[in-house]
Amino acid sequence: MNKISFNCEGSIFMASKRSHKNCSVGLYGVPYDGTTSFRPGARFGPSEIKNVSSGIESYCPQLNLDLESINFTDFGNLEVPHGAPEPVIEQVKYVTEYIYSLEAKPLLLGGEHSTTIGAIEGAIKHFPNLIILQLDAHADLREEWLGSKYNHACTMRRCLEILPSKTIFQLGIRSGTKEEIQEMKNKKRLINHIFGRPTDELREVLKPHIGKPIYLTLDLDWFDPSVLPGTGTPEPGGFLWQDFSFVIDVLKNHNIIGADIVELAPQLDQSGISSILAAKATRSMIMLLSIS
Ligand SMILES: [Mn+2]
Repeated sequence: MNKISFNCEGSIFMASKRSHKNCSVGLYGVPYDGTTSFRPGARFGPSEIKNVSSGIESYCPQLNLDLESINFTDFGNLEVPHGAPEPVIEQVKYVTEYIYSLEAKPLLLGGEHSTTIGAIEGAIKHFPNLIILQLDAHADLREEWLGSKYNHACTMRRCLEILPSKTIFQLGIRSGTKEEIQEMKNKKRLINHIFGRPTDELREVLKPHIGKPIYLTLDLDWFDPSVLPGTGTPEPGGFLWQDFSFVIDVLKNHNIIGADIVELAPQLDQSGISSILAAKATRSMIMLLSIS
């Protein structure tokens, strides 16, 4: 633990504790956006999700759960250097291992998507047969981008390299190079959606993996820019909250062992609704992690 430290100033996520005694879920922010290629600001995401969390109910009608009855910890925001991504990814890996050592499940609030690489590195030590479900607008399968192999546009390529199972499912991808899209289809990683809505294909594709450890990564640009404009690389043709509820409904029967919510850039949305949606998604994720 000597390589990491948390900043606990500012808001704490609604109904969470700072103490990690007997916690089932460990939440932490990673305020890093050093490789952003278009619109910066994801470093402000974690704090804003916590700021607005008090504005939503602690009770979730869909899952019939209340945050007040879940013992989960908000560790604060990781102190990260605002330079190259590699040291940040390394720190995320340590935090992930630390949270598993407490017998809790990690939930990372980004920050940009490259931070997920560290979370996967940490998770596969505990769950070598891990599979990943990626909700994202972009394939993120570039070999390198803007001079870095750890750019946010390379996240899934790096994850694939380190993942022993080589099993990643990608839902909502509607942007990428011809090669990226072709690869996802050839490898049967891309889960189809029809007219912008996820379908039962998600349920069917995941059915053989019931009980296996699944890591869920949610890049918030998966949502449509009309409901979540506050993100660095918005992509039209995305999803609504109802679609996310559908995904949660499928995943509640699975073994979700870790998750992240990344790429909220709150200052790009003057209305603030992006942050509220992100906070509500965080509530769902905490609950999902606590029951699986
Ligand atoms: Mn992404």
